[in-house]
Amino acid sequence: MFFRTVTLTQVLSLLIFPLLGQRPTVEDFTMSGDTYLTEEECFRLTDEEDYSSGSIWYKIPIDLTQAFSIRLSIMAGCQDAIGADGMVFAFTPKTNRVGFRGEGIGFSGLVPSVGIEIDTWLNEHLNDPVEDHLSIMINGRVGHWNDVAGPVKIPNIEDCRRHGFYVNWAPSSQKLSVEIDGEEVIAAQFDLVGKVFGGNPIVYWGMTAATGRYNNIHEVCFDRISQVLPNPLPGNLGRP
Ligand SMILES: [Ca+2]
Ligand SMILES: [Ca+2]
Repeated sequence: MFFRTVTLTQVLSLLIFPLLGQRPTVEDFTMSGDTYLTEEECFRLTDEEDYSSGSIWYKIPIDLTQAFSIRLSIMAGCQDAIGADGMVFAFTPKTNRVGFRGEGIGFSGLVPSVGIEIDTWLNEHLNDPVEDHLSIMINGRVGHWNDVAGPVKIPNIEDCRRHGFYVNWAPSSQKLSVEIDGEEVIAAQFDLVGKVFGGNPIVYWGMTAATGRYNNIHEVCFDRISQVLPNPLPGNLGRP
């Protein structure tokens, strides 16, 4: 009976695993700036240091004509009142490029791009809400005048804890949605490929973070990614 149970579990895992996608390894990412790998195999993008910035980029581009879900967890620091500046999940066709740090969160000036901003510092001249907030923005414009969606105010996220952060893309409805801890917080329906990337559906994705006159720890860990890889794959991407 035990043997049969184990066998069934193994069979089910083989069936289910491809549907859930795979867990990336640290070698799948390029690190830049102040980023380093922690003992728990998470990426520390910034420490509690002023004027720091870091980013990671997944080496394999994704194809926006296909649906995907990227599941990661983020830690946006342990300082609420004096913590800054935040993190941005970004798509861009350019490899290993980042924008300006500080209030730009490594996203400002990155063109073309789509960014999901997790902003923890009030910059009045950028029209930031007082509260921590999420926005979907394009082409590195971090002021809240041209957001595709948001800003959506969220409860304090600089609570020294990891939060589930899922990015979902459904090309059939052109819906980009973001979940935090299992709840959809922000979504936008727009022609991401046509309006932002000039018809090119192959883009890289990554995460940037930055500090300025104030700081925080910013960290990201990966759960899994489900996607259909572009074909043909560039480079040595045959690793299962
Ligand atoms: Ca800000
Ligand atoms: Ca906060």
